[in-house]
Amino acid sequence: MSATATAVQTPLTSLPAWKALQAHYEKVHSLHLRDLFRNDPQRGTRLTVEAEGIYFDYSKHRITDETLRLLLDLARQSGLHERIEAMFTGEKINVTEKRAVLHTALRAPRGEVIKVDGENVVPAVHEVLDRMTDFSNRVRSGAWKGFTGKRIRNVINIGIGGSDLGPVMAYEALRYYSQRDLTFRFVSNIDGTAFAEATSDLDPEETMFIISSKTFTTLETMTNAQTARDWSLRKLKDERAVAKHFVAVSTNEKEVTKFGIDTANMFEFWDWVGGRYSMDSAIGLSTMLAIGPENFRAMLAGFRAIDEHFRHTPFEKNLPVLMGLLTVWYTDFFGAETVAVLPYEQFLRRFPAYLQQLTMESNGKHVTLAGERVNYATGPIFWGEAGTNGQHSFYQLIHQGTRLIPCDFTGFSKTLHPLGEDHDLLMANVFAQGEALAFGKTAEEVKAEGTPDWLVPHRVFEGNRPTSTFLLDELTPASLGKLVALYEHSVFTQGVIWQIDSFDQWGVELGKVLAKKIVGELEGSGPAPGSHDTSTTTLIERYRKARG
Ligand code: G6Q
Repeated sequence: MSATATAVQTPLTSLPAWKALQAHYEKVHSLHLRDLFRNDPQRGTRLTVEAEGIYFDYSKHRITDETLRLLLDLARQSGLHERIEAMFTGEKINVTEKRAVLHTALRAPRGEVIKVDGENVVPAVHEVLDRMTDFSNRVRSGAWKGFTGKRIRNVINIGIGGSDLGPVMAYEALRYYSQRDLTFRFVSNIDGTAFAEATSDLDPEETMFIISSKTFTTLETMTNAQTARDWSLRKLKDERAVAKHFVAVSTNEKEVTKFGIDTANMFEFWDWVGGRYSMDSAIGLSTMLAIGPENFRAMLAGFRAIDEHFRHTPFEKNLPVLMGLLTVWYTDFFGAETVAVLPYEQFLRRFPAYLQQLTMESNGKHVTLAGERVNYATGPIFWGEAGTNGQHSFYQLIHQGTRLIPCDFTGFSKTLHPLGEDHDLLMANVFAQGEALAFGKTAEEVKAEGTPDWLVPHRVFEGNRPTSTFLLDELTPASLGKLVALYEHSVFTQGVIWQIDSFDQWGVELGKVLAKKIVGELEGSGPAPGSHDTSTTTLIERYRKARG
Protein backbone atom coordinates (compact mmCIF):
# COMPACT_ATOMS: atom_id res chain seq x y z
CA MET A 1 0.00 0.00 0.00
CA SER A 2 1.14 3.53 -0.70
CA ALA A 3 3.01 5.71 1.72
CA THR A 4 0.46 8.53 1.42
CA ALA A 5 -2.50 6.29 2.14
CA THR A 6 -1.05 4.92 5.35
CA ALA A 7 1.12 7.80 6.58
CA VAL A 8 0.68 8.40 10.30
CA GLN A 9 -1.26 11.63 10.62
CA THR A 10 -1.23 14.21 13.35
CA PRO A 11 -4.73 14.04 14.85
CA LEU A 12 -6.91 16.75 13.32
CA THR A 13 -7.55 18.52 16.62
CA SER A 14 -3.79 18.73 17.29
CA LEU A 15 -3.03 20.57 14.05
CA PRO A 16 -1.95 24.18 14.65
CA ALA A 17 -4.50 25.47 12.12
CA TRP A 18 -7.33 23.62 13.88
CA LYS A 19 -6.38 25.15 17.22
CA ALA A 20 -6.06 28.56 15.62
CA LEU A 21 -9.51 28.14 14.05
CA GLN A 22 -11.00 27.29 17.45
CA ALA A 23 -9.65 30.50 18.94
CA HIS A 24 -10.62 32.45 15.83
CA TYR A 25 -14.18 31.12 15.94
CA GLU A 26 -14.66 32.67 19.38
CA LYS A 27 -13.72 36.03 17.91
CA VAL A 28 -15.80 35.95 14.74
CA HIS A 29 -18.85 33.76 15.28
CA SER A 30 -21.09 36.62 16.32
CA LEU A 31 -20.07 38.96 13.48
CA HIS A 32 -23.04 39.79 11.30
CA LEU A 33 -22.98 39.65 7.52
CA ARG A 34 -24.58 43.10 7.57
CA ASP A 35 -21.43 44.50 9.21
CA LEU A 36 -19.05 42.42 7.12
CA PHE A 37 -20.59 43.87 3.96
CA ARG A 38 -20.89 47.39 5.38
CA ASN A 39 -17.21 47.44 6.33
CA ASP A 40 -15.99 46.10 2.99
CA PRO A 41 -17.63 47.60 -0.09
CA GLN A 42 -15.71 45.14 -2.29
CA ARG A 43 -16.77 42.02 -0.41
CA GLY A 44 -19.42 40.93 -2.93
CA THR A 45 -16.87 40.93 -5.74
CA ARG A 46 -13.78 40.02 -3.77
CA LEU A 47 -15.06 36.79 -2.22
CA THR A 48 -15.92 35.16 -5.52
CA VAL A 49 -14.14 32.82 -7.90
CA GLU A 50 -14.86 32.21 -11.55
CA ALA A 51 -13.55 29.07 -13.18
CA GLU A 52 -14.61 26.75 -15.97
CA GLY A 53 -17.77 28.76 -16.60
CA ILE A 54 -18.89 28.66 -12.97
CA TYR A 55 -19.20 31.86 -10.97
CA PHE A 56 -18.99 31.00 -7.27
CA ASP A 57 -20.03 33.71 -4.84
CA TYR A 58 -19.03 32.83 -1.29
CA SER A 59 -19.19 36.37 0.07
CA LYS A 60 -22.37 35.62 2.03
CA HIS A 61 -20.51 33.29 4.37
CA ARG A 62 -19.69 34.03 7.96
CA ILE A 63 -15.99 34.34 7.33
CA THR A 64 -13.30 36.99 7.35
CA ASP A 65 -10.05 37.03 5.42
CA GLU A 66 -8.44 35.54 8.50
CA THR A 67 -10.97 32.67 8.55
CA LEU A 68 -10.08 31.88 4.96
CA ARG A 69 -6.38 32.05 5.66
CA LEU A 70 -6.73 29.61 8.56
CA LEU A 71 -8.97 27.23 6.64
CA LEU A 72 -6.46 27.18 3.80
CA ASP A 73 -3.73 26.48 6.38
CA LEU A 74 -5.83 23.60 7.63
CA ALA A 75 -6.03 22.19 4.11
CA ARG A 76 -2.25 22.41 3.74
CA GLN A 77 -1.52 20.96 7.16
CA SER A 78 -3.92 18.10 6.38
CA GLY A 79 -1.81 17.21 3.36
CA LEU A 80 -4.64 17.94 0.93
CA HIS A 81 -2.28 18.56 -1.96
CA GLU A 82 -0.52 15.22 -1.47
CA ARG A 83 -3.84 13.42 -1.04
CA ILE A 84 -5.19 14.89 -4.29
CA GLU A 85 -2.10 13.65 -6.09
CA ALA A 86 -2.44 10.26 -4.44
CA MET A 87 -6.02 9.96 -5.69
CA PHE A 88 -5.28 11.12 -9.24
CA THR A 89 -2.27 8.83 -9.60
CA GLY A 90 -4.06 5.68 -8.53
CA GLU A 91 -2.69 5.11 -5.03
CA LYS A 92 -4.87 2.82 -2.95
CA ILE A 93 -6.37 5.57 -0.83
CA ASN A 94 -9.52 3.55 -0.11
CA VAL A 95 -7.60 1.82 2.65
CA THR A 96 -10.32 -0.35 4.17
CA GLU A 97 -11.08 -1.94 0.81
CA LYS A 98 -7.45 -1.69 -0.40
CA ARG A 99 -8.54 -0.01 -3.63
CA ALA A 100 -7.49 2.87 -5.80
CA VAL A 101 -10.06 5.64 -6.24
CA LEU A 102 -10.02 6.59 -9.88
CA HIS A 103 -13.33 7.97 -11.06
CA THR A 104 -11.16 10.74 -12.50
CA ALA A 105 -9.68 8.16 -14.93
CA LEU A 106 -13.17 7.70 -16.39
CA ARG A 107 -12.92 11.14 -17.91
CA ALA A 108 -9.22 11.16 -18.77
CA PRO A 109 -8.49 11.71 -22.44
CA ARG A 110 -7.14 8.93 -24.63
CA GLY A 111 -3.38 8.91 -24.34
CA GLU A 112 -3.20 9.76 -20.65
CA VAL A 113 -1.38 7.24 -18.48
CA ILE A 114 -2.83 6.34 -15.09
CA LYS A 115 -1.53 3.17 -13.53
CA VAL A 116 -3.10 0.79 -11.05
CA ASP A 117 -0.78 -2.03 -9.98
CA GLY A 118 1.54 -1.11 -12.83
CA GLU A 119 -1.14 -1.23 -15.53
CA ASN A 120 -2.40 1.79 -17.46
CA VAL A 121 -6.19 1.84 -17.02
CA VAL A 122 -7.00 4.56 -19.57
CA PRO A 123 -7.06 2.35 -22.72
CA ALA A 124 -9.64 0.06 -21.10
CA VAL A 125 -11.78 3.07 -20.18
CA HIS A 126 -11.87 4.19 -23.80
CA GLU A 127 -12.43 0.71 -25.11
CA VAL A 128 -15.61 0.46 -23.02
CA LEU A 129 -16.66 3.99 -24.01
CA ASP A 130 -16.26 3.02 -27.66
CA ARG A 131 -18.35 -0.13 -27.18
CA MET A 132 -21.02 1.92 -25.38
CA THR A 133 -20.96 4.38 -28.28
CA ASP A 134 -21.43 1.67 -30.86
CA PHE A 135 -24.24 0.04 -28.87
CA SER A 136 -25.98 3.37 -28.23
CA ASN A 137 -25.86 4.32 -31.88
CA ARG A 138 -27.41 1.02 -32.87
CA VAL A 139 -30.24 1.28 -30.34
CA ARG A 140 -30.90 4.98 -31.02
CA SER A 141 -31.00 4.49 -34.77
CA GLY A 142 -33.23 1.42 -34.60
CA ALA A 143 -30.55 -0.82 -36.12
CA TRP A 144 -30.65 -2.94 -32.96
CA LYS A 145 -33.80 -4.99 -33.14
CA GLY A 146 -35.64 -6.85 -30.43
CA PHE A 147 -36.11 -10.62 -30.69
CA THR A 148 -39.25 -10.33 -32.82
CA GLY A 149 -37.70 -7.76 -35.14
CA LYS A 150 -39.28 -4.66 -33.62
CA ARG A 151 -37.07 -1.73 -32.71
CA ILE A 152 -36.36 -0.90 -29.08
CA ARG A 153 -38.52 1.95 -27.80
CA ASN A 154 -38.18 1.55 -24.05
CA VAL A 155 -35.10 1.27 -21.87
CA ILE A 156 -35.34 0.26 -18.23
CA ASN A 157 -32.32 0.56 -15.98
CA ILE A 158 -32.43 -1.88 -13.08
CA GLY A 159 -29.97 -0.97 -10.34
CA ILE A 160 -29.89 0.57 -6.90
CA GLY A 161 -27.80 3.07 -4.93
CA GLY A 162 -24.82 4.13 -6.99
CA SER A 163 -26.12 2.04 -9.88
CA ASP A 164 -29.35 4.02 -9.97
CA LEU A 165 -29.14 7.50 -8.45
CA GLY A 166 -26.57 8.87 -10.91
CA PRO A 167 -28.37 7.51 -14.00
CA VAL A 168 -31.76 8.78 -12.78
CA MET A 169 -30.40 12.20 -11.90
CA ALA A 170 -28.49 12.54 -15.17
CA TYR A 171 -31.47 11.41 -17.24
CA GLU A 172 -33.75 13.93 -15.55
CA ALA A 173 -31.13 16.68 -15.72
CA LEU A 174 -30.36 16.17 -19.40
CA ARG A 175 -33.79 15.20 -20.63
CA TYR A 176 -33.82 18.28 -22.84
CA TYR A 177 -31.01 16.66 -24.85
CA SER A 178 -32.56 13.20 -24.95
CA GLN A 179 -33.99 11.28 -27.87
CA ARG A 180 -37.68 11.76 -27.22
CA ASP A 181 -38.97 8.71 -29.05
CA LEU A 182 -37.21 6.49 -26.51
CA THR A 183 -38.82 6.01 -23.10
CA PHE A 184 -36.55 5.67 -20.07
CA ARG A 185 -37.57 4.22 -16.72
CA PHE A 186 -35.60 3.28 -13.63
CA VAL A 187 -36.38 0.45 -11.24
CA SER A 188 -34.43 0.29 -8.01
CA ASN A 189 -36.63 -0.58 -5.06
CA ILE A 190 -37.33 -4.20 -4.14
CA ASP A 191 -41.02 -3.57 -4.17
CA GLY A 192 -43.25 -5.21 -6.75
CA THR A 193 -44.95 -1.87 -7.20
CA ALA A 194 -41.78 -0.31 -8.65
CA PHE A 195 -41.44 -2.92 -11.38
CA ALA A 196 -45.15 -3.27 -12.09
CA GLU A 197 -45.67 0.47 -12.48
CA ALA A 198 -42.58 0.91 -14.65
CA THR A 199 -43.67 -1.79 -17.11
CA SER A 200 -47.47 -1.73 -17.02
CA ASP A 201 -47.82 0.18 -20.31
CA LEU A 202 -44.82 -1.34 -22.11
CA ASP A 203 -44.46 -4.07 -24.69
CA PRO A 204 -41.69 -6.61 -23.94
CA GLU A 205 -40.99 -6.84 -27.68
CA GLU A 206 -39.86 -3.19 -27.64
CA THR A 207 -38.26 -3.11 -24.19
CA MET A 208 -34.62 -3.43 -23.25
CA PHE A 209 -33.33 -3.87 -19.69
CA ILE A 210 -29.96 -2.65 -18.51
CA ILE A 211 -29.01 -4.62 -15.42
CA SER A 212 -26.61 -2.29 -13.63
CA SER A 213 -24.76 -3.77 -10.71
CA LYS A 214 -21.10 -3.51 -9.88
CA THR A 215 -21.18 -6.76 -7.90
CA PHE A 216 -24.11 -8.42 -9.71
CA THR A 217 -25.12 -9.90 -6.37
CA THR A 218 -27.24 -7.08 -4.87
CA LEU A 219 -30.51 -8.55 -3.62
CA GLU A 220 -32.79 -5.80 -4.94
CA THR A 221 -31.24 -5.67 -8.38
CA MET A 222 -30.97 -9.40 -8.86
CA THR A 223 -34.58 -9.90 -7.76
CA ASN A 224 -35.81 -7.18 -10.12
CA ALA A 225 -33.63 -8.55 -12.92
CA GLN A 226 -35.21 -11.99 -12.49
CA THR A 227 -38.68 -10.40 -12.52
CA ALA A 228 -37.75 -8.57 -15.73
CA ARG A 229 -36.54 -11.79 -17.31
CA ASP A 230 -39.80 -13.55 -16.45
CA TRP A 231 -41.83 -10.56 -17.69
CA SER A 232 -39.98 -10.57 -21.02
CA LEU A 233 -40.02 -14.29 -21.58
CA ARG A 234 -43.72 -14.59 -20.78
CA LYS A 235 -44.31 -12.81 -24.06
CA LEU A 236 -41.18 -13.61 -26.04
CA LYS A 237 -41.27 -17.29 -25.05
CA ASP A 238 -37.70 -18.08 -26.04
CA GLU A 239 -34.53 -17.98 -23.91
CA ARG A 240 -32.62 -16.61 -26.90
CA ALA A 241 -34.60 -13.38 -26.55
CA VAL A 242 -32.51 -12.51 -23.45
CA ALA A 243 -29.56 -11.63 -25.69
CA LYS A 244 -31.65 -9.03 -27.52
CA HIS A 245 -33.41 -7.52 -24.52
CA PHE A 246 -30.87 -7.64 -21.67
CA VAL A 247 -27.50 -6.02 -21.29
CA ALA A 248 -25.38 -5.86 -18.16
CA VAL A 249 -23.14 -3.24 -16.62
CA SER A 250 -20.91 -4.88 -14.07
CA THR A 251 -17.45 -5.76 -12.82
CA ASN A 252 -18.51 -9.39 -12.29
CA GLU A 253 -18.29 -11.36 -15.52
CA LYS A 254 -18.95 -14.68 -13.83
CA GLU A 255 -22.30 -13.67 -12.32
CA VAL A 256 -23.37 -11.91 -15.52
CA THR A 257 -22.82 -15.13 -17.48
CA LYS A 258 -24.63 -17.14 -14.83
CA PHE A 259 -27.66 -14.86 -15.22
CA GLY A 260 -27.72 -15.70 -18.92
CA ILE A 261 -26.49 -12.44 -20.39
CA ASP A 262 -23.97 -12.85 -23.18
CA THR A 263 -20.71 -11.17 -22.16
CA ALA A 264 -20.74 -9.56 -25.62
CA ASN A 265 -23.58 -7.50 -24.12
CA MET A 266 -21.73 -6.69 -20.92
CA PHE A 267 -20.19 -3.29 -20.33
CA GLU A 268 -17.40 -3.42 -17.85
CA PHE A 269 -16.12 -1.15 -15.13
CA TRP A 270 -13.61 -1.68 -12.40
CA ASP A 271 -13.22 -2.00 -8.65
CA TRP A 272 -11.50 1.39 -8.54
CA VAL A 273 -14.80 3.07 -9.42
CA GLY A 274 -16.96 3.49 -6.32
CA GLY A 275 -20.72 3.01 -6.85
CA ARG A 276 -21.59 6.62 -6.01
CA TYR A 277 -18.80 7.84 -8.29
CA SER A 278 -19.83 5.68 -11.24
CA MET A 279 -22.33 7.73 -13.26
CA ASP A 280 -19.70 8.47 -15.89
CA SER A 281 -18.58 4.83 -16.17
CA ALA A 282 -20.62 2.21 -18.07
CA ILE A 283 -23.21 2.71 -15.31
CA GLY A 284 -24.08 5.78 -17.38
CA LEU A 285 -25.16 3.58 -20.32
CA SER A 286 -28.79 4.70 -19.95
CA THR A 287 -27.57 8.31 -19.97
CA MET A 288 -25.64 7.72 -23.19
CA LEU A 289 -28.64 5.99 -24.77
CA ALA A 290 -30.80 8.96 -23.85
CA ILE A 291 -28.55 11.88 -24.82
CA GLY A 292 -26.29 10.21 -27.38
CA PRO A 293 -22.55 9.50 -27.32
CA GLU A 294 -21.50 13.03 -28.26
CA ASN A 295 -23.41 14.64 -25.44
CA PHE A 296 -22.15 11.96 -23.06
CA ARG A 297 -18.58 12.78 -24.01
CA ALA A 298 -19.33 16.48 -23.54
CA MET A 299 -20.50 15.62 -20.01
CA LEU A 300 -17.24 13.76 -19.40
CA ALA A 301 -15.32 16.81 -20.65
CA GLY A 302 -17.18 18.89 -18.05
CA PHE A 303 -16.09 16.49 -15.30
CA ARG A 304 -12.56 16.58 -16.65
CA ALA A 305 -12.42 20.39 -16.63
CA ILE A 306 -13.16 20.42 -12.90
CA ASP A 307 -10.73 17.54 -12.27
CA GLU A 308 -7.98 19.64 -13.82
CA HIS A 309 -9.09 22.72 -11.93
CA PHE A 310 -9.11 20.81 -8.63
CA ARG A 311 -5.74 19.24 -9.25
CA HIS A 312 -3.86 22.28 -10.47
CA THR A 313 -5.45 25.46 -9.08
CA PRO A 314 -4.01 27.09 -5.96
CA PHE A 315 -6.30 26.39 -3.02
CA GLU A 316 -7.41 30.02 -2.58
CA LYS A 317 -8.96 29.98 -6.09
CA ASN A 318 -9.97 26.33 -6.07
CA LEU A 319 -13.75 25.89 -6.08
CA PRO A 320 -14.08 22.40 -4.57
CA VAL A 321 -11.43 23.18 -1.96
CA LEU A 322 -13.24 26.35 -0.88
CA MET A 323 -16.60 24.53 -0.86
CA GLY A 324 -15.18 21.70 1.23
CA LEU A 325 -13.50 24.03 3.69
CA LEU A 326 -16.69 26.05 4.20
CA THR A 327 -18.55 22.83 4.99
CA VAL A 328 -15.89 21.94 7.57
CA TRP A 329 -16.12 25.47 9.04
CA TYR A 330 -19.86 25.24 9.69
CA THR A 331 -19.94 21.55 10.63
CA ASP A 332 -17.12 21.61 13.13
CA PHE A 333 -17.09 25.13 14.49
CA PHE A 334 -20.70 26.37 14.26
CA GLY A 335 -22.14 22.90 14.90
CA ALA A 336 -24.30 23.08 11.77
CA GLU A 337 -25.80 19.66 11.12
CA THR A 338 -27.12 20.01 7.61
CA VAL A 339 -26.51 21.64 4.24
CA ALA A 340 -29.44 22.54 1.98
CA VAL A 341 -28.92 22.03 -1.75
CA LEU A 342 -31.26 24.29 -3.68
CA PRO A 343 -30.93 24.20 -7.46
CA TYR A 344 -33.17 26.75 -9.19
CA GLU A 345 -33.62 24.54 -12.23
CA GLN A 346 -36.49 22.11 -12.67
CA PHE A 347 -34.32 19.65 -14.59
CA LEU A 348 -32.11 19.33 -11.48
CA ARG A 349 -34.89 18.17 -9.21
CA ARG A 350 -33.17 14.84 -8.54
CA PHE A 351 -29.84 16.50 -7.87
CA PRO A 352 -30.33 16.78 -4.06
CA ALA A 353 -31.20 13.06 -3.83
CA TYR A 354 -28.13 12.21 -5.86
CA LEU A 355 -25.95 14.39 -3.65
CA GLN A 356 -27.32 12.76 -0.53
CA GLN A 357 -25.65 9.52 -1.47
CA LEU A 358 -22.48 11.14 -2.75
CA THR A 359 -21.96 13.19 0.39
CA MET A 360 -23.48 11.10 3.14
CA GLU A 361 -22.29 7.67 2.07
CA SER A 362 -18.84 9.13 1.56
CA ASN A 363 -18.42 11.15 4.73
CA GLY A 364 -20.87 9.56 7.14
CA LYS A 365 -18.02 7.94 9.05
CA HIS A 366 -16.93 8.15 12.68
CA VAL A 367 -13.58 6.36 12.50
CA THR A 368 -10.34 7.81 11.13
CA LEU A 369 -8.06 6.12 8.64
CA ALA A 370 -6.03 5.03 11.65
CA GLY A 371 -9.09 3.34 13.16
CA GLU A 372 -9.61 5.88 15.96
CA ARG A 373 -13.01 7.28 16.89
CA VAL A 374 -13.18 10.91 15.81
CA ASN A 375 -13.71 13.61 18.44
CA TYR A 376 -15.24 16.09 16.00
CA ALA A 377 -18.26 16.09 13.74
CA THR A 378 -17.95 14.67 10.20
CA GLY A 379 -20.33 14.59 7.21
CA PRO A 380 -23.37 16.82 7.59
CA ILE A 381 -26.81 15.83 6.32
CA PHE A 382 -27.42 17.03 2.76
CA TRP A 383 -30.97 17.63 1.66
CA GLY A 384 -32.91 19.93 -0.59
CA GLU A 385 -35.35 20.55 -3.36
CA ALA A 386 -35.49 22.38 -6.65
CA GLY A 387 -36.49 26.04 -6.27
CA THR A 388 -38.89 27.74 -5.82
CA ASN A 389 -40.93 24.88 -4.35
CA GLY A 390 -38.91 24.81 -1.12
CA GLN A 391 -39.67 28.47 -0.51
CA HIS A 392 -43.28 27.54 0.06
CA SER A 393 -42.44 24.84 2.56
CA PHE A 394 -39.21 24.47 4.52
CA TYR A 395 -37.50 27.82 3.86
CA GLN A 396 -39.45 29.16 6.85
CA LEU A 397 -37.19 27.15 9.14
CA ILE A 398 -34.06 28.31 7.36
CA HIS A 399 -35.10 31.97 7.69
CA GLN A 400 -36.55 32.02 11.20
CA GLY A 401 -35.87 28.67 12.89
CA THR A 402 -33.27 28.02 15.57
CA ARG A 403 -30.83 26.08 13.40
CA LEU A 404 -28.02 27.26 11.22
CA ILE A 405 -28.41 25.76 7.74
CA PRO A 406 -25.86 26.79 5.13
CA CYS A 407 -27.48 26.73 1.68
CA ASP A 408 -26.10 26.08 -1.78
CA PHE A 409 -28.03 27.98 -4.44
CA THR A 410 -27.45 27.06 -8.09
CA GLY A 411 -28.90 29.04 -10.97
CA PHE A 412 -28.42 29.39 -14.72
CA SER A 413 -28.36 32.66 -16.67
CA LYS A 414 -30.24 31.08 -19.55
CA THR A 415 -33.16 28.72 -19.48
CA LEU A 416 -33.73 25.82 -21.84
CA HIS A 417 -37.42 26.66 -22.00
CA PRO A 418 -37.90 30.41 -22.31
CA LEU A 419 -41.50 31.11 -21.37
CA GLY A 420 -42.58 34.69 -20.85
CA GLU A 421 -40.95 36.17 -17.78
CA ASP A 422 -40.60 32.82 -16.01
CA HIS A 423 -36.84 32.69 -15.93
CA ASP A 424 -36.40 36.22 -14.62
CA LEU A 425 -38.89 35.44 -11.88
CA LEU A 426 -37.08 32.24 -11.00
CA MET A 427 -33.69 33.95 -10.83
CA ALA A 428 -35.11 36.93 -8.93
CA ASN A 429 -36.05 34.40 -6.27
CA VAL A 430 -32.50 33.01 -6.06
CA PHE A 431 -31.02 36.44 -5.55
CA ALA A 432 -33.78 37.57 -3.17
CA GLN A 433 -33.45 34.51 -0.97
CA GLY A 434 -29.68 34.86 -0.65
CA GLU A 435 -30.07 38.52 0.22
CA ALA A 436 -32.85 37.96 2.75
CA LEU A 437 -31.01 35.09 4.43
CA ALA A 438 -27.84 37.13 4.79
CA PHE A 439 -29.21 40.51 5.81
CA GLY A 440 -32.63 39.73 7.26
CA LYS A 441 -34.89 42.48 8.49
CA THR A 442 -34.35 44.35 11.76
CA ALA A 443 -37.05 45.30 14.28
CA GLU A 444 -36.62 48.94 13.24
CA GLU A 445 -37.23 48.07 9.61
CA VAL A 446 -40.29 46.01 10.52
CA LYS A 447 -41.67 48.84 12.70
CA ALA A 448 -41.07 51.37 9.96
CA GLU A 449 -43.42 49.33 7.76
CA GLY A 450 -46.20 50.13 10.25
CA THR A 451 -46.23 46.72 11.95
CA PRO A 452 -47.93 46.82 15.40
CA ASP A 453 -45.51 46.31 18.27
CA TRP A 454 -46.89 42.90 19.31
CA LEU A 455 -46.27 41.51 15.81
CA VAL A 456 -42.79 42.92 15.39
CA PRO A 457 -40.81 39.98 16.91
CA HIS A 458 -42.60 37.55 14.62
CA ARG A 459 -41.73 39.53 11.55
CA VAL A 460 -38.07 40.11 12.36
CA PHE A 461 -35.52 38.17 10.31
CA GLU A 462 -32.21 37.90 12.12
CA GLY A 463 -30.36 37.21 8.89
CA ASN A 464 -26.72 36.03 9.11
CA ARG A 465 -27.77 32.77 7.40
CA PRO A 466 -24.87 31.75 5.14
CA THR A 467 -25.27 30.86 1.49
CA SER A 468 -23.15 29.94 -1.53
CA THR A 469 -24.37 30.96 -4.96
CA PHE A 470 -23.28 29.14 -8.10
CA LEU A 471 -24.13 30.87 -11.33
CA LEU A 472 -23.69 29.03 -14.62
CA ASP A 473 -24.61 29.95 -18.16
CA GLU A 474 -26.93 27.14 -19.20
CA LEU A 475 -27.70 23.57 -18.19
CA THR A 476 -25.77 21.43 -20.68
CA PRO A 477 -24.17 17.99 -20.47
CA ALA A 478 -20.85 19.74 -19.81
CA SER A 479 -22.20 21.98 -17.06
CA LEU A 480 -23.85 19.01 -15.36
CA GLY A 481 -20.51 17.20 -15.40
CA LYS A 482 -18.86 20.24 -13.86
CA LEU A 483 -21.45 20.55 -11.10
CA VAL A 484 -21.18 16.90 -10.10
CA ALA A 485 -17.38 17.00 -10.13
CA LEU A 486 -17.42 20.09 -7.91
CA TYR A 487 -19.31 18.18 -5.24
CA GLU A 488 -17.23 15.02 -5.70
CA HIS A 489 -14.07 16.95 -4.98
CA SER A 490 -15.62 19.02 -2.22
CA VAL A 491 -16.55 15.73 -0.52
CA PHE A 492 -12.97 14.55 -1.01
CA THR A 493 -11.60 17.74 0.54
CA GLN A 494 -13.83 17.31 3.59
CA GLY A 495 -12.87 13.64 3.96
CA VAL A 496 -9.17 14.52 3.87
CA ILE A 497 -9.60 17.14 6.59
CA TRP A 498 -11.63 14.71 8.70
CA GLN A 499 -9.04 11.96 8.06
CA ILE A 500 -11.69 9.42 7.10
CA ASP A 501 -12.07 6.94 4.25
CA SER A 502 -14.61 8.65 1.99
CA PHE A 503 -14.68 5.69 -0.37
CA ASP A 504 -15.85 2.71 1.66
CA GLN A 505 -19.45 2.03 2.80
CA TRP A 506 -19.53 -0.63 5.49
CA GLY A 507 -22.92 0.66 6.64
CA VAL A 508 -24.39 -0.29 3.25
CA GLU A 509 -22.75 -3.72 3.36
CA LEU A 510 -24.41 -4.40 6.71
CA GLY A 511 -27.90 -3.87 5.27
CA LYS A 512 -27.14 -6.28 2.43
CA VAL A 513 -26.27 -9.06 4.92
CA LEU A 514 -29.04 -8.48 7.49
CA ALA A 515 -32.02 -8.74 5.16
CA LYS A 516 -30.71 -11.96 3.61
CA LYS A 517 -30.67 -13.54 7.06
CA ILE A 518 -34.24 -12.60 7.98
CA VAL A 519 -35.91 -13.26 4.63
CA GLY A 520 -35.76 -17.03 5.17
CA GLU A 521 -37.48 -16.63 8.51
CA LEU A 522 -40.59 -14.94 7.14
CA GLU A 523 -42.23 -18.04 5.73
CA GLY A 524 -44.49 -20.29 7.79
CA SER A 525 -46.38 -19.43 10.93
CA GLY A 526 -45.93 -19.72 14.67
CA PRO A 527 -42.82 -18.74 16.61
CA ALA A 528 -40.08 -17.09 14.51
CA PRO A 529 -37.14 -19.47 14.02
CA GLY A 530 -34.24 -16.98 14.26
CA SER A 531 -32.74 -15.61 17.44
CA HIS A 532 -33.44 -11.90 17.65
CA ASP A 533 -34.30 -9.37 20.29
CA THR A 534 -37.92 -9.46 21.52
CA SER A 535 -38.93 -6.48 19.39
CA THR A 536 -37.65 -7.97 16.13
CA THR A 537 -39.03 -11.43 16.97
CA THR A 538 -42.49 -9.98 17.64
CA LEU A 539 -42.46 -7.97 14.41
CA ILE A 540 -41.47 -11.08 12.42
CA GLU A 541 -44.16 -13.17 14.08
CA ARG A 542 -46.87 -10.58 13.45
CA TYR A 543 -45.83 -10.41 9.81
CA ARG A 544 -45.79 -14.22 9.44
CA LYS A 545 -49.29 -14.43 10.89
CA ALA A 546 -50.71 -11.58 8.82
CA ARG A 547 -49.24 -12.68 5.49
CA GLY A 548 -50.93 -16.07 5.93
C1 G6Q B 1 -22.18 3.12 -3.55
C2 G6Q B 1 -22.58 1.98 -2.76
C3 G6Q B 1 -23.96 1.43 -3.06
C4 G6Q B 1 -23.99 0.56 -4.30
C5 G6Q B 1 -25.30 -0.21 -4.31
C6 G6Q B 1 -25.44 -1.09 -5.52
O1 G6Q B 1 -21.14 3.71 -3.46
O2 G6Q B 1 -21.61 1.01 -2.79
O3 G6Q B 1 -24.94 2.43 -3.17
O4 G6Q B 1 -23.85 1.33 -5.44
O5 G6Q B 1 -25.40 -0.97 -3.15
O6 G6Q B 1 -24.39 -2.00 -5.62
P1 G6Q B 1 -24.15 -2.85 -6.92
O7 G6Q B 1 -23.84 -1.91 -8.03
O8 G6Q B 1 -23.04 -3.78 -6.61
O9 G6Q B 1 -25.45 -3.58 -7.20
